[in-house]
Amino acid sequence: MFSMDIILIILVLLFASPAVTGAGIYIVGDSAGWTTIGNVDYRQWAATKKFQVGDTIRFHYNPEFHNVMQVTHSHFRSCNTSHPIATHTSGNDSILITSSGHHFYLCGVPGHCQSGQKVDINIVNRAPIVSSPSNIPPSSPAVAPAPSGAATFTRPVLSLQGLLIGVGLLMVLIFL
Ligand SMILES: [Cu+2]
Repeated sequence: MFSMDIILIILVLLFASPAVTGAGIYIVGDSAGWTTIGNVDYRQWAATKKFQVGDTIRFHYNPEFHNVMQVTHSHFRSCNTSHPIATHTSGNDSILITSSGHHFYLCGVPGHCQSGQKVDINIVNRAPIVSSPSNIPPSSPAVAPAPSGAATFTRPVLSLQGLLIGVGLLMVLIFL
């Protein structure tokens, strides 16, 4: 049987984990949110961030007036909303970034993308990702140059989280 102490320890470990990993949460447009009001410069907003795999991108907006579509690069450039990769409509959409590279988002409401409601989230690959078939040649240059200094930014490593969870699981095994 579980003792109450062990359960508490496990709970603490699980809840402490996100803080340990240092994964970031980014609200697109910050306090302005995802909107056509005020001519928010989403390119400038994204340029000041250093997105990484494991980060969460959040879109805040009124779902009566906007939505979020992930699209290809060419559809991003032409504001083509006919074949979105994914569509989000809740008004409070959290998107966990699980792969590096450019992630293109726009609002699918007619005219909004054309008026600037589009954002290119460029995720810099840092930790070695589980190997995927190389459909992207590693030598191909990024479409947009990364802001200087982006490559030198470091964060606490995920292994500490793994260690904590491992210890927690070990304790369960020992005390059961
Ligand atoms: Cu919109």
